[in-house]
Amino acid sequence: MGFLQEAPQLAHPLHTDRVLGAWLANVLPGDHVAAAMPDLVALGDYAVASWERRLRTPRMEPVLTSWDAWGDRVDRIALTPAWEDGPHVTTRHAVLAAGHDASPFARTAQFARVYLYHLASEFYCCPLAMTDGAATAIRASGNAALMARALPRFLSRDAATFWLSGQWMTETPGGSDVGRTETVARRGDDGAWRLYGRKWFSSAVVGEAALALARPEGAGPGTAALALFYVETKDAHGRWQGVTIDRLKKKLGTHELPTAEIHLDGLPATPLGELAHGVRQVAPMLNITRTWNAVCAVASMARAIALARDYATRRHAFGARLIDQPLHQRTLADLQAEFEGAFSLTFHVAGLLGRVEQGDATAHEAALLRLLTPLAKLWTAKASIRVTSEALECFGGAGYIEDTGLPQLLRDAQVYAIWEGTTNVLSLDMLRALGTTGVDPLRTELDALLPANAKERPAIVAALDATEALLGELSADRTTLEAAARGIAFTLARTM
Ligand code: MFK
Ligand code: FAD
Repeated sequence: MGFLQEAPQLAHPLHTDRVLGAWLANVLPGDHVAAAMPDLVALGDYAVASWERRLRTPRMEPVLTSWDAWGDRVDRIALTPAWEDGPHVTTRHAVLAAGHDASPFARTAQFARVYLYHLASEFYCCPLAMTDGAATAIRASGNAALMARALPRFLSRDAATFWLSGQWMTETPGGSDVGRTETVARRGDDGAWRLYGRKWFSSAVVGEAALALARPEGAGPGTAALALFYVETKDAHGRWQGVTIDRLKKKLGTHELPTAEIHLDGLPATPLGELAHGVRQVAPMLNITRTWNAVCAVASMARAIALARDYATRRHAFGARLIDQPLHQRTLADLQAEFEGAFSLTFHVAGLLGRVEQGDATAHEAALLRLLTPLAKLWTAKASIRVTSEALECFGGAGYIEDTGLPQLLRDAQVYAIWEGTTNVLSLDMLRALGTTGVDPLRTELDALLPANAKERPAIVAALDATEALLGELSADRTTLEAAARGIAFTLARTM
């Protein structure tokens, strides 16, 4: 048969990831590391098993059945095995619940789990992110009845009682500009609210609940007039109540994730709070899902690099292993450097989030978190596309062949920059955050992180000075400021 190339092997992502191990050892007290370790080891085992299974079995996709054989409208979605496993893995290893423990280290311990689970979950982490975001927004609303109903289910550690939540924002007129939302909320004679309209992207339609933006009937146009509602998709008999699934989208990547177009026709809904300022109310959810996005983007980078590095020890060219070729070493080192920067920024945000949520942070750290969240999301999203693309090239032609399992890494990575706020929208969100504080939170943080004589300090200070000067210069002219926003965002993210 001639020469047969060995396939790349996935090493255990916890035991072999120096970056994750060092981060946990540095930022978590020993008893927290020890407490999380059984779940982290198990999620690493699950990742390896899932990669090996993925190469042995054909890739599956969710299938929508709209009508049953007898003509009943059923809108049933058959899920992939990893998705069927999702509630069990999530609750057994507290992938979601651990983030809500009453500890400033809770978010770091949670996001280490997410980082290890994401690829094996086949983007089940997308609805998990939204469920986490919904729990956070409901808690922030202070709505006691909704907290009592939803939080025990969203944060359950038992698959039998666990519920997923969606995030229904995007409509056909606008996903960035949700102020153009057309869905209407009507109040019936019974005093109950019901939603009517069309949601254009729903990635957790299999979930039991969702947070949805809608315009109360008679309210004016624009963002401020929108209200935020909690909905449950099925009635007590398990039948859809006022939700029709029109179709599942055919996508570039994330094929295992069922993303649906849906119509709402009388779906019962409960307002989270006041019947306006729904975007302000959903903002805590956005900031959580954006953090998940960053964590999952670095997880994609880690997977691509781990496989490329392993392959370089197995593939020979011009009389030597690739790993021993100076230029290939350099290529891998550049990928690793990009990954490590993205990892540090992301897990720094995770740590800040944990401290801010538990009231254990300074005002400066809260402002820093507000500013770094969009920066981490936009930077890691673009970095994951660059890194997975370059990593595929490390396999030569094999990187382009579907049943190696490799091209999926690049196609899936493209989504991180689009959903949860595109790169431009997040650059504008950064301007929103800078408008309150300027770059001061970044200066304070760098002072805390870097010794006075650190050799990086002059370049970092120069970048912050230049950004501050530019912001001052452009602040009077919104058009020029917006046009510069992406450049400023990339400079600040790279600096951090
Ligand atoms: C596996 C990976 C895991 C990730 C899973 C991802 C699942 C993906 C599912 C989705 O994609 S769900 C849909 C996500 N959609 C978006 O992210 C919407 C993108 N558009 C924006 O983010 C716009 O900036 C936004 C709609 C939020 C605002 O547009 P506007 O109309 O210009 O609103 P405005 O008036 O600036 O803001 C309204 C209020 O929200 C303001 O507060 P006030 O009412 O008090 O003035 C803002 O300060 C506040 N706000 C907006 N963004 C905020 C925020 N507050 C805190 N944090 C933010 N990020
Ligand atoms: P648009 O808003 O039309 O954006 C088009 C382009 O215009 C972008 O490049 C954008 O950056 C740019 N742009 C827009 N405004 C500005 C501006 N002011 N300045 C400069 N540039 C601007 N949504 C949900 O609500 N729930 C879900 O579950 C969900 N799941 C999704 C799953 C997948 C796989 C995908 C791909 C999307 C999903 N979305 C979901 C939708 C996603 O959030 C939106 O697609 C995204 O927010 C962008 O909105 P849009 O598609 O309307 O693009």
